[in-house]
Amino acid sequence: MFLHTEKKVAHHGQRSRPQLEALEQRWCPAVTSTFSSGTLTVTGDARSNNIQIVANGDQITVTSGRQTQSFSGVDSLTADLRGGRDRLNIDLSSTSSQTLNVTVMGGSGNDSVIANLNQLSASSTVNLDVNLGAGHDRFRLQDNGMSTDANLSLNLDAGTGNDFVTLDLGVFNQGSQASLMLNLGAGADRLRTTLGDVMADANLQMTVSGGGGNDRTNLDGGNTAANGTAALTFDLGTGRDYLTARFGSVGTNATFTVTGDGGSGRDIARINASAAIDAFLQLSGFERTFRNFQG
Ligand SMILES: [Ca+2]
Ligand SMILES: [Ca+2]
Repeated sequence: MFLHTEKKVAHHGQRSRPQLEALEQRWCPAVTSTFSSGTLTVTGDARSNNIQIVANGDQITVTSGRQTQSFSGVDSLTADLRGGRDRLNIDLSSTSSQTLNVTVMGGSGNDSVIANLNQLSASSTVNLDVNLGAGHDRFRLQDNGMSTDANLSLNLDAGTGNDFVTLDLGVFNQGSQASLMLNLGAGADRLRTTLGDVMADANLQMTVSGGGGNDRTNLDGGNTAANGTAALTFDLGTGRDYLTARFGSVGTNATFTVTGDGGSGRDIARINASAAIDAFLQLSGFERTFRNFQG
């Protein structure tokens, strides 16, 4: 069988008319959002995308340029930014979801990713898996504390490039659990971390891997209350690395450990805390250590 197609041959001398319909069909949005079985997938393109993802109640709204789309019933969110200098702002401060899995892939280019969680509600779970890819990337995570029995996990891979990571986390209330795994990768990276107090039966685990390059890490830690647990590990790798850390008090029956390894290269540690903290510190691989006694 043959399908005959009619060929339209333009007459000689006839001017072609503007093809508006054809232009509309060819236009495709830079950022696409698809939703299936609770999973919202936001995909950028090779250019620099600017994307806002904002939760409000059980709705999540994705905005990029003049495009806005809302979805409800999202329990899993993936943002694939691809190439280009992308900007992604995820605001989950007004979500009503109890469980949310978020995956971000920055791709190449100097990307900027910000996630704002406000206060994690009681017994809620937020899992963040962030891979910033190549390029000089910025990542910022902010919360105003974790309510009772809330769970937070962050698995960050900053990739190559000189990356700048900021964590600004509030109080870890009773029974809450936080697991922060930060892999800064190659490049001269900077990490600034502010942590609230760790309350009774709360469990905070933070592991920082500096990778190659001259890394600067800064930790402003709170108090670890009686029966609280905080285990902080800094493995700064090769390069001239800095660890500057301040620690609060450690309560009765608390489990508190700080392990710092400067790795190869001339590394410097600066510790600001009371004399009592020294019993909990395990530092190695630092060529110079400055000790300021506080409290
Ligand atoms: Ca992109
Ligand atoms: Ca990118």
